[in-house]
Amino acid sequence: MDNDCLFCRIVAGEIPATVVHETDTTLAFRDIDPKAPVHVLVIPKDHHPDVVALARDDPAGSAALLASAAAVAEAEGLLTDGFRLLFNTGGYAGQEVFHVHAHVVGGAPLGPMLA
Ligand code: D5M
Repeated sequence: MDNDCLFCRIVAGEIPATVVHETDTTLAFRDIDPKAPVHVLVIPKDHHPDVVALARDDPAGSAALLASAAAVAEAEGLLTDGFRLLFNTGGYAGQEVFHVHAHVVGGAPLGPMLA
């Protein structure tokens, strides 16, 4: 755990979140500033700064994160019409929280990705 990391503190229960899914290694909770009717963040409980570090350092954790994202999408009813799964990575992408998180976004037409 990184005591300076917001999402590590959510995992530790020090900061509240609306949790929608949890496994031994992952946690999913609603984004505090949703950009669509469904906007859930899925994170590994262990701290990795971004998806590149996660993929490099913990392949099993990467697979677990994708499985949890898929489970969230199904539970939120997103499989019929589709959804967006994205990892902002680094400054140019606007990553604000440097604990890897998958955004699961859907529930309405989202338009072109870069609009
Ligand atoms: O996205 C970081 C995301 O994290 C952004 O969509 C807001 C969200 N956020 C920030 N603080 C919280 C808390 N406390 N609960 C839930 N969601 C939160 P990024 O990809 O880094 O730009």
